Amino acid sequence: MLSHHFSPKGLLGFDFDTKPALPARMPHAPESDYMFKVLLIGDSGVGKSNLLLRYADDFYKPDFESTIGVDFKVCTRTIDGQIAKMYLWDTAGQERFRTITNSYYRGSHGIIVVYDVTDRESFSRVRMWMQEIAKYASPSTQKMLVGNKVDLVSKRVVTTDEAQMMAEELQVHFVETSAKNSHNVEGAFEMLLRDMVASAAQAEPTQNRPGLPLRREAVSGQGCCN
Ligand SMILES: Nc1nc2c(ncn2[C@@H]2O[C@H](COP(=O)(O)OP(=O)(O)O)[C@@H](O)[C@H]2O)c(=O)[nH]1
Ligand SMILES: [Mg+2]
Repeated sequence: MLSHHFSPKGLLGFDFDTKPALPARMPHAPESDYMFKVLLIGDSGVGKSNLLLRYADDFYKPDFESTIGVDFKVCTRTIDGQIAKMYLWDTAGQERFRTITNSYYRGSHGIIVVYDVTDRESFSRVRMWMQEIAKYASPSTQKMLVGNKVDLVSKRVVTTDEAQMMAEELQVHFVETSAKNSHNVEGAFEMLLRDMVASAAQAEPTQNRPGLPLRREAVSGQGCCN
């Protein structure tokens, strides 16, 4: 089984286990303007691995084997002319036993908390996950709420309105997705990416960054993940 305590330092030349989380702008990585560590968090079975698979590889796997989760996938997108490289970390089933550790959260720039719109318990536990994030992640970490499996229309039990209300209360962006039919998956990650870029720009106000502050334009660069 792969371990999340593995640090990509050496392999990628960037140690995510070191603080601080920001700045994400990488002076020694000419091929990208930003490097972000992004986590997918939430109850087991809500579709985290499939959301990652859909976003990174445009692929869906009906019976995703939770114990064979990837450590992370690398995705690059161009946003307002700036290249952002994202290291998207998936859990390998630790969430089932609530054994996600401090080190997993450390150095993250963005966290997507996922629940399943057909599973009220997974929605109820969003607050618990947000508390864990508040405890372990940096206050500057950008968070967002994602309600997945909206393709299961007749099985839905969590309404859009109540989730929107919770998101407003938690002061995070919210979108509903389907990893199965791709609905809003690109849009969800784009929203988080924009928040991370804006946060990184705010953290370095003296630097000259062409294209920033952000304009609400489309993010391009699909299909460049590995
Ligand atoms: N109908 C539907 N099923 C999904 C969706 N996303 C994931 N699933 C299914 O839900 C189960 C758990 O998905 P998985 O990605 O392993 O969840 P994880 O434990 O959060 O990583 C699998 O059987 C998936 O095929 C979705 O958007 N729609
Ligand atoms: Mg999984």
